[in-house]
Amino acid sequence: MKEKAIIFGVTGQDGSYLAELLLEKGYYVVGVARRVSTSNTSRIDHLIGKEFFVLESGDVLDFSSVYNIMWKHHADEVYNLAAQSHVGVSFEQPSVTWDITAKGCLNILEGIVKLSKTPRFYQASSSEMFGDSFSLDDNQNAFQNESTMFNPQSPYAIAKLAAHKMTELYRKIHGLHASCGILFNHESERRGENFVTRKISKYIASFREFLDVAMHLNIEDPNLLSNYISSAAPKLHLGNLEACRDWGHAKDYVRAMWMMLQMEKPDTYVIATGQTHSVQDFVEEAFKHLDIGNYASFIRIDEKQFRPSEVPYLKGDYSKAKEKLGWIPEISFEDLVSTMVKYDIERLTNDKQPTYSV
Ligand code: NAP
Ligand code: G4F
Repeated sequence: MKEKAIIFGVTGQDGSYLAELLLEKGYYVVGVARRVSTSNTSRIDHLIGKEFFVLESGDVLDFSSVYNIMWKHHADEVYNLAAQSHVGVSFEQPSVTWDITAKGCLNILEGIVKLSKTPRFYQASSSEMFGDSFSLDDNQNAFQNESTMFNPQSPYAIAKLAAHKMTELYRKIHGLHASCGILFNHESERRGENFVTRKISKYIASFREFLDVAMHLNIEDPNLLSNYISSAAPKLHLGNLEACRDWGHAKDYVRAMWMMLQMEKPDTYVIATGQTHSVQDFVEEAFKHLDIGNYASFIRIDEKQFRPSEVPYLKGDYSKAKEKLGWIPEISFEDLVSTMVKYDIERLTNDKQPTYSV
């Protein structure tokens, strides 16, 4: 008998990679996608119609749809990746962020306890829950791990913390095999376009396209060409360049989700790379894909991109996941940036939607 998994949030970055991973492992995968007026399946179009992959229409805000899907499929594992996952947006839309990100998780947990056979459960918790809190190592370097205090700084982070605590409570009071992954930032060529990393990789691709056109203008004087590039090139509008994030690749992180549910006992794990970089570092690394000197003149600081309350520094200590799960990240920061930039350049060059392969 095939193992069966349900993924809430299958249309998102992580949902699409997790569905691929589970199909590779021989699972029967049920993806849950909410009904929207335009298509939201671009990340999983290559899976639709495949044997052992089915898409169900459901919304985590709607308890009956959540329960009915779980009742119908008798899954072995349920992954909750559904969320309003943009921190900046959560300041403008706190109620919907709360409903989807906190109440949505509770709806799934409540559904699970009503089932005759309870599946194992994974909750997508977040390093945002730490907010401005950190621990210090012997050399006074800051980091976060499973023992670090939570001090969330946004409506999103507070909703995630409620879902996190609720999952741990249901583990305790209902004996559920419910695990939480406190995942630090993870990105990919499938990252939503309004997150800072994808915004940067898409910008580099458009700059590269601009340079190709500029080179065909036959401006022979190098000074004139340089002046032209400085004035006419697209500009990258960003907010806080100093914020530091521990960035990994989503493919590594969905592997950790699956590993948690294979453990005999449920638990909570930090998943991270153990390295931190500023937004400015990311910009600098991405600009290495362009043959231009000083990139600073192409950056514009945009006040609108600053958040009312910021998470200044994230660096995860994943020792527990390494020791208990045997998990380590495989894709480096440099490879992550390079993959994203190259993908966006190719996508713009081919002027077509991405085609993914399993
Ligand atoms: P994402 O790309 O924004 O995906 C979120 C998913 O949730 C999408 O499939 C979205 O559907 C779905 N969703 C939203 N509202 C829903 C609703 N009412 N009912 C059902 N589905 C709904 O996020 P991600 O980067 O893949 O992250 C996956 C999960 O991990 C999220 O919970 C996120 O908060 C959490 N997380 C992410 C990171 C990270 O760095 N990526 C780090 C820590 C934790 P649509 O496609 O229709 O919008
Ligand atoms: O890319 P971001 O929007 O990601 P953020 O806020 O760290 O949240 C992501 O990671 C969390 C895990 O820690 C997830 F739980 C969450 O769902 C999401 O996936 O912003 C990263 C940093 C922030 O400090 C932000 O202020 O980049 C800064 N930033 C600077 N300029 C910008 C911009 N962020 C965005 N989105 N757009 C900018 O123009």
